Amino acid sequence: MNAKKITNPSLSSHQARGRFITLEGSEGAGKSTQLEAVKAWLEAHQIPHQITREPGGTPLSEAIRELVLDPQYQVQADTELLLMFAARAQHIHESIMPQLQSGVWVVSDRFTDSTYAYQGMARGFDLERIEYLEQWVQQDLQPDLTLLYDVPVNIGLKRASMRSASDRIEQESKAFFDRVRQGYLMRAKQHPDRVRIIDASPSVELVTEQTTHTLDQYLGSIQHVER
Ligand code: Z5A
Repeated sequence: MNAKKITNPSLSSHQARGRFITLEGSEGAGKSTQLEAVKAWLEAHQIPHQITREPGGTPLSEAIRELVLDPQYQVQADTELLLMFAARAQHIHESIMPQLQSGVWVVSDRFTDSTYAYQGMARGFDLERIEYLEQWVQQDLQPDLTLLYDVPVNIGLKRASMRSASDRIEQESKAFFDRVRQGYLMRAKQHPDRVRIIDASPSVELVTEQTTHTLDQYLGSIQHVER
């Protein structure tokens, strides 16, 4: 007898899987501030969600974060790149994938676009090596939507200077952060369907309006596809 495959449309893998949203931007762009707006939007839409960050998001990945950002260490470029992906591998397996598979939306403050911008464009790492590690660690996992907060470097650095003490990477030069910004803009050009650029220079309220508008548009687009 041929076994008939029974599919429950409300549990089809496409509908059941949560969405993966990442927030990106260079120093002082305001990602962490806008994360609150994203959280409020998800709550208003009663979407189950998990907020996380990179490097970090699991106990082991948070421990790696402490090490890699600690100004007391001289970290080789290779080591920095590998630690970012080591933290990411743990984050994906222990937290991101299980959450997405159970229908929870995952919002991460930074993900692999940061690696392309910081280790790739700013440190000058061979992008093919990053692609190789990305493929190894992530396989098919990519964000569904990336909000890229773009701000002129001078404004970002000024905002960041009004915050807590700088970590190791935050102590880099303005030229470094210029390359980070260009790296992000290059990623947006390469992935126009996924990456939405948000002008992060105006007031928090105006940036929040753009954030909410982008999320509304995204929700509209996936509801249209699922209908
Ligand atoms: N990193 C990496 O190199 N490779 C990787 O693969 C990954 C990460 C994943 C940790 O990042 C570091 O890891 C980061 C990149 C590296 N190093 N650097 N630089 P993090 O995200 O944990 O920390 P951060 O990047 O240093 O945060 P940030 O970017 O500097 O801050 P932000 O989250 O974008 O901004 P904020 O904290 O929301 O705002 C900064 C200040 O500006 C604060 O006082 C706000 O009140 C104010 N603010 C925010 N928005 C506005 C507006 N619109 N107007 C005026 N003032 C504002």
